[in-house]
Amino acid sequence: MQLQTDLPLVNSNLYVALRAGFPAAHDAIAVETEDGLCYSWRDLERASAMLANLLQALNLPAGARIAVQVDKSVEAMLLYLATLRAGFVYLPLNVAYQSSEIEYFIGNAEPAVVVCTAKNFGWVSKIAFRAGTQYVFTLNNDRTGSLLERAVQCSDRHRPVKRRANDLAAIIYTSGTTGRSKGAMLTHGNLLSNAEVLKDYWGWRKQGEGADVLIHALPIFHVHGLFVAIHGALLSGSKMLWLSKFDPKWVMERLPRATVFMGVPTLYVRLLAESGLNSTTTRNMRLFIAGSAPLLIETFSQWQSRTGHTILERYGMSETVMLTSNPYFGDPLQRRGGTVGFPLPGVSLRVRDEEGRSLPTGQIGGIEVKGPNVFKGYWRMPEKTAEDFTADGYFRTGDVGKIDELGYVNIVGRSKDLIISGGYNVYPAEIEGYINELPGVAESAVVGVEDADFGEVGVAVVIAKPGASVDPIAVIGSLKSKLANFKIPKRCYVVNELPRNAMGKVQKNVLRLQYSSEAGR
Ligand code: MLC
Ligand code: AMP
Repeated sequence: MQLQTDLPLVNSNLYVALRAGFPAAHDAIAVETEDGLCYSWRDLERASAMLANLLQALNLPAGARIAVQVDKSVEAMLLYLATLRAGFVYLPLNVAYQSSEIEYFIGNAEPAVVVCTAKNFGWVSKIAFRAGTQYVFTLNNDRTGSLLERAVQCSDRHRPVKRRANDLAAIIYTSGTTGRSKGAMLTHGNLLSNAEVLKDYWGWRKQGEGADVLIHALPIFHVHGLFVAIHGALLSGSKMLWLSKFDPKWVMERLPRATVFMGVPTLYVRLLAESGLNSTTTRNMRLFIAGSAPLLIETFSQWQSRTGHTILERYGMSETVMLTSNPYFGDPLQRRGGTVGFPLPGVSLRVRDEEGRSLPTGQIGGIEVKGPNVFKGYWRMPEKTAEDFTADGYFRTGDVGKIDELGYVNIVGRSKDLIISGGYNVYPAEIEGYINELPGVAESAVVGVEDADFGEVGVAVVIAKPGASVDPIAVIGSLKSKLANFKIPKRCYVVNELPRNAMGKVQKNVLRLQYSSEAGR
């Protein structure tokens, strides 16, 4: 008899593995919110079962995308878990996105289901139904909305749908350097392999071993808050102190009861401004993790002297989840500021020059990676996917760096024209496209300049058409209705000409230097 090879023999559904990490004491608290609401492990299992049953009852096609643009809430996390359980593809969208951005994502991903807040239902549902979406539900951050109203009518028992490791679990949109955003397709296997590696590498403590308590303060529509933080806590059965948004005061209040914190550098900068931050308030903490953007050495050192803790910096991407990390075990001084540590177990990382030659230790070049965590490709962009992988299967990250003599990876820049502001990516080409369409604008250049709070912020430099006059305040104002707020340049200058090289290309490095110093004036 022939074996049916198209059926998975074991269930590689990520939820099955996460669920196996839940502690035996199902009544123990799994999540506690800032307003004192507590969810037990049993609650997580049952509520995600109800939501999964609802999704399954909709008779969606295989591989259906569930696009979600809602404020952070525990129920939003449950919807993510339910999507995994039901075998569909989760597509989280930043709440800051405006209608033209949402129109693109929905048009490109063609989700079968869209979940949005009740306040956005009018415009989001219009876009979704026009694009062929079958169902639009609402979910608010006060546990109301049509999604939960429907889910409470469903059974709280659900068996996770069988999925292969190579099946899609999520699509994370990440902006493109030239055109529009690209959807990075991540599989159940990508996400689980990474979560398992991090569980060991960062020494997550299971219940019964002096269990970890994570302060979850990051948004859950990007890999840092959604995958790295949530998978880490669930897989190790660790409680989460859940914050609907980052507020340094809320974090300070919770530090004495917590053991793990994850943040983008801006979160650390803002916490350092809290006078109560010291070795006493952080005495029970075992690990502070930073990533998503470069952590300044000043922040790293100030944290050490104020708290006695050495921040562990790691490096990752939407396309790969986590790639490298400073070591957790051993002497904390082996966590070296200004570096992102070593390739994680299973990750191959190399540095190559533009001709594709591998570079020796200490030489700077493009960072390329391979491993079970590396994504399947860009959604419906086979050419772009092929372009970004080498012939021998390495993914070109677009980050520029070196491996030092001790094996630590150092990121020194990016070959992609990208601004990382407070941990969010902003692609100048996208902003310039919008500015160039404004009346009276001939050309524009958006560059990232240093910022004490966000690390980097965007500045727009604009040239007016001959005879036209352009008001910089109006430029910023008109972008606000079109783009997510974190993408709006913090300043705009109207100038007569842009610096160019011999080929006529705008010299963004020159602009960056010029406008960094403008900021200081
Ligand atoms: C908010 N604003 C920003 C901004 N966040 N401006 C630039 N960059 C940002 N990141 C602006 C808003 O537009 C608004 O301006 C004003 O700041 C206040 O808005 P807010 O919403 O109240 O801001 P706040 O709550 O203070 O948010 C700041 C923040 C947030 C740092 C807490 O940006 C954040 O949570 N960042 C984390 C991003 C993240 O998780 N990245 C991980 C990506 S995954 P105005 O003018 O409208 O008032 C990844 C891979 C990896 O990169 O390796 O992890
Ligand atoms: P995203 O596309 O939002 O996933 O952002 C991924 C990018 O963030 C990477 O390609 C890096 O450029 C950057 N990044 C992530 N972590 C770090 C870090 N620790 N240091 C410097 N850059 C980082």
